[in-house]
Amino acid sequence: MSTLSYVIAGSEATGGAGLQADLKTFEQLGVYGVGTITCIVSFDPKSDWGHRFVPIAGQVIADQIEAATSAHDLDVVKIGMLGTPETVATVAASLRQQSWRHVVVDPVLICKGQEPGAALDTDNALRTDILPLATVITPNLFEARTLAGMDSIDTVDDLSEAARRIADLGPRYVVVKGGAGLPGDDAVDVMFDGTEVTVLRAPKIGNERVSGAGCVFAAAITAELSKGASVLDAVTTAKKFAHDGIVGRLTTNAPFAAVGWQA
Ligand code: PXL
Repeated sequence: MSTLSYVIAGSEATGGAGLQADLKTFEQLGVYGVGTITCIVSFDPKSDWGHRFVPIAGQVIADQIEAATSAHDLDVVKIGMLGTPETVATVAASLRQQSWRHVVVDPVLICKGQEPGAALDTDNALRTDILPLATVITPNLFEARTLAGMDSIDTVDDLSEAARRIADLGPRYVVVKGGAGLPGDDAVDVMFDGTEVTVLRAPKIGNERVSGAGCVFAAAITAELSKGASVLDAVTTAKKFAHDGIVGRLTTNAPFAAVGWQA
């Protein structure tokens, strides 16, 4: 058990997703947050809020991880956006320097506005270097289709099949998020623990996707695991926390709302 949570992720300059959302989540769930930046995403308001993406040099990432893990006894870490195969390799090598009670991986392949083609290299690298280290992984529909090699995921049975296939790649627990994209009235997630599938449901809050919701969900799992919760309890709390963040979302001048906890 710990009152510290660690995140290795990208900075998202509008404050709605990435490391900024992760650290806000840690704070709200009562753990001290420590963060390492892997890349900087600055949407471009002059060009349809498209993606401007700058990776951080590998040595600088390794230095940050060395500083964080030397200053603190960290045993639960969330991995967010890594962005390039080089960054994946750097982070995997640093993670292997110590043992972890939990490694929570949000397998961010691309974020809103990025080219789908950019996902392929990162997918291959995550699959070989990061997934074997993961204890919990939280793919969305696109990431689950890519990692599981499925053409479509349209039903709860498909979610379960994707979770089983992804578990074969290494992660002990797989949580596939149906989100707004899975047909039906509920936002459905399935959790596969290697033996059983548990289905979690909450009513959908509209069909609009909210930036940062996935980051917050994985960060909340991380915070709860740090405090000693079981994986199922952590996922259940995180689903409620992300749901509240979607309800309380912040309207922005960008074409997407940001997860938030507005009164
Ligand atoms: O929401 C996925 C995400 C994660 N991390 C960073 C991002 C985004 C999406 O914009 O920019 C850094």
